[in-house]
Amino acid sequence: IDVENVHRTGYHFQPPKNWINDPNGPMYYNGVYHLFYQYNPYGSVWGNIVWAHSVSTDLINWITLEPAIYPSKVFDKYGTWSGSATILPGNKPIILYTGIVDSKKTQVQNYAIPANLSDPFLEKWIKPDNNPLIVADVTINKTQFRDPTTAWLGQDGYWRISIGSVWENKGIALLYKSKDFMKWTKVKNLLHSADNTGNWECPDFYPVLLHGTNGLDASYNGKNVKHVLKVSLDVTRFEYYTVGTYDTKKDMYSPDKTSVDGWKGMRLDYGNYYASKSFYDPSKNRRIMWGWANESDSVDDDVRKGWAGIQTIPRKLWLDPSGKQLVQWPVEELDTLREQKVQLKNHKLKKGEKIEVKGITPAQADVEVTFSFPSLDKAEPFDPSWTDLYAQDVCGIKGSTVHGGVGPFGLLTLASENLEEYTPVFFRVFKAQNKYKVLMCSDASRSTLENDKTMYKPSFGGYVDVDLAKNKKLSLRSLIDHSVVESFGAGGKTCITSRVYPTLAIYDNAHLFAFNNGTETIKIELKAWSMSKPKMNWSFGHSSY
Ligand code: DQQ
Repeated sequence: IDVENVHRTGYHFQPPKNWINDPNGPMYYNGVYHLFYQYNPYGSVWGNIVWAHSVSTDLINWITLEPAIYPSKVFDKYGTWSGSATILPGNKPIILYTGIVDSKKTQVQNYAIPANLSDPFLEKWIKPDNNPLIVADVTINKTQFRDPTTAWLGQDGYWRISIGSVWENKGIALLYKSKDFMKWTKVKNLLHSADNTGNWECPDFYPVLLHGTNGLDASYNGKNVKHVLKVSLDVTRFEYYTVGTYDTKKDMYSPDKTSVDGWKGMRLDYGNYYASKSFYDPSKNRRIMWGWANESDSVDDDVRKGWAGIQTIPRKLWLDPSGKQLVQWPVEELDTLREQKVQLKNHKLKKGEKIEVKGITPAQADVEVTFSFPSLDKAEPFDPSWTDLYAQDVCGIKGSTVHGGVGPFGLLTLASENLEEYTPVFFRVFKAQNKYKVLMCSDASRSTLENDKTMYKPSFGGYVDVDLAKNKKLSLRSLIDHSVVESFGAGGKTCITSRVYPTLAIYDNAHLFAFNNGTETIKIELKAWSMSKPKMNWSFGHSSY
């Protein structure tokens, strides 16, 4: 096998080589989308972090520019870590990022501005000498003080930002305010905090409309909105969010009763997804979120491959009509990559049956499928100890081959012809007291024959909050791309991203099946497309770094 390229993605964002992590400062400015991201110019493991910079007019095809921000001054000599962009009045972008100032990893918050606002790509950025803007005071752990959010403007004319931190294992979102964006003061109270959640990385804080799918600028507030606070917990390596209220008088956020803080709470993605960041796109009135999917292979493999990390497909996100959770969906621009299409209509699958989806390129595909079933009577009993926190364990025990009642049914992605390798994405319906519990799994445990003990092959899982009594259907969309399977259950209510490394199910030898291993017969409606390769890493007047 061509180790360097076999698992490279076709339509997910990746630079030509080296390590990448967090998406940084995404923004839309004068018709151009900017994506910055944490990047090691010198290798495929984490280190030497700069802000790499790519631009696009459609979020799918990308032009590579020179790194926008890199260590060079006393206030960022040891690293230029994550941060966010804000568009100031007068249409002036500004970036806030975390600078590392010494070998002890002391963190400060800096700003950078475009050197030339009339450059359509904003290629060069300046870090003025009045940096750093914010240093930790004595009450703050200065080595856990990072990742400033996009700023929002209060009615009082003060800008606010939040910064992630920790105090005695209490995760905290610090709040700072400023009239002029240069002089920042710490607000006495915290925007929010939660005991026993460890350090909060990459906070993201924004309003969402109660109704509809449109997005809002970070500064918007009113009766028709709720707020969302997302944090990345470095203890569990998942991203958690709550839906709640931002009280502008107290300058505090509080989650609704239906939202739980910390690692017991809702996740943006129940798989390999971290350090996400969202931004408001005024051109299409939507909020878009980027997230990083790390490798699940070993560091040695990453060195051999010469690259590590991808950005997931940008997702539009909005509040579910229930008001309790977010819904996420790949940006509509992705559909422009859809090529050859196949369709299955009204296809029945009895217990133990599967059908191959032929006529597309299964290693680089987009699949949308709906499973329907006449009755829920055969649903297996739900064990009340299987709380939200243990969904992944249940997926581990009740795998795709373990027969059930209603389900398991789903897709076998990146499958080899004789199923030596496959990554199933599937549902299973349980009957709990007075309600049905739907489990969604994306299981990497059989994804590869490679016998490497350090490879991470989790049976990721999450519950899907749908009312099946009303509608006996479940939908699934999976974006399959060589070493990533990004799945959206029930229209984007539950999302799971897996990274997998097949050895047989590669290129034209990859297969795609729909299957049913439940006693209840199911009906499937399926559409699948081969996905073409976008223009990625076109460089603009430079040799690509
Ligand atoms: N990655 C950055 C930090 C952030 C972490 C460093 C999250 O700023 O907290 O590369 O993945």
